[in-house]
Amino acid sequence: MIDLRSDTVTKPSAAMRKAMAQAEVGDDVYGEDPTVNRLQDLVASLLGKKAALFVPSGTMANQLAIRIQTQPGQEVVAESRAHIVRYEQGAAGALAGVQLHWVAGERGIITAEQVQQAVRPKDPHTIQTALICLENTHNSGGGTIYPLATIERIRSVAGKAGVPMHLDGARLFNAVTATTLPPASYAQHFDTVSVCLSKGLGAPAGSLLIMNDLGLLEKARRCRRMYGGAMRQAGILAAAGLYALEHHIGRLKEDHDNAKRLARKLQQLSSVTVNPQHVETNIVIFDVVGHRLAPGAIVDALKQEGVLVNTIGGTSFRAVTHLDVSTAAVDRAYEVFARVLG
Ligand code: TLP
Repeated sequence: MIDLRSDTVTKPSAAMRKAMAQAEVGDDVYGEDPTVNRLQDLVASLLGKKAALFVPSGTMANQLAIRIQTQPGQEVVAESRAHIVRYEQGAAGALAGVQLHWVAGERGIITAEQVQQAVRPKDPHTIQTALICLENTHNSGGGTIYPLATIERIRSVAGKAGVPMHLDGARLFNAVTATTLPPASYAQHFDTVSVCLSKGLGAPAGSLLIMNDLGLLEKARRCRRMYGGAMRQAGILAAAGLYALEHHIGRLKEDHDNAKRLARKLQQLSSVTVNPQHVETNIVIFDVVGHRLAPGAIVDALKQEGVLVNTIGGTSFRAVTHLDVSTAAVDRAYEVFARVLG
């Protein structure tokens, strides 16, 4: 099976499992897991910030960021197809009591002018804007990279309005690989940043919430406990994360090249609409129009032939490359696409 549904489907390699088995551990609720502490310190320093908190998932990292920087009844600005809008089960409303203010971006990217318009005036009738969230790379936008200049302009708008910013950086290392910019050049513009170890980096679980403000860290630690995310001998997972950071960042370019290769091939099929120039990292979003099969039936037919992809609404599909998909597998997957869709 060639599994292109997500970069979350990777399985830990033998070397990663060995690192996990050998991890030195302790009770992380007491702050005594040396491997978790090492991971937190490493990721904080990679992003040029003071502190990081290890959490089970990207969803929890985002939701802690929202919870600790807002009050119930306030509003959070986010792109209309952001992960926190689309895929986190309404947690911002359910757990933090905030309302999301959607702004529709161009392939997930919103502008400073849009943010300026979305930030509420400080009058006594109007709901107050508590936080601005951006996503880099933008998943539903097709793995799009936020231009640094756009982030800088949004930061300037946010700064003037006194509103903090959170970055959903589940795939920040994909953006960093594609642009060769240091992670801190993005992180410096945000009060909190989440990164995931379980996407392109190939760890089985784990994300971090990174920040400068130690008061926020303390709040995040308490809310992590409240949300059920305080783990004990979590060093076993942190060891996988350390292994991934050491060995898997350098190979992300292969995933980007493979995604571009797949898009270029898919473009040859008349029923497929895809723009390879829009494939900036490891996500390929394509449309199948005018085919005799409905999207769900296309997924089933591809599966029959050994290729897994996801539908993401309407006529759109998503294929994601990752460390368990070689270039040869991409070529084999294309042959299946050609047979089913051609
Ligand atoms: N994304 C998953 C699904 O939930 C859609 C995927 O397969 O891409 N932020 C972004 C930008 C994400 O893409 C994801 C996961 C998360 C946060 C949440 O991470 P987890 O799954 O660890 O909670």
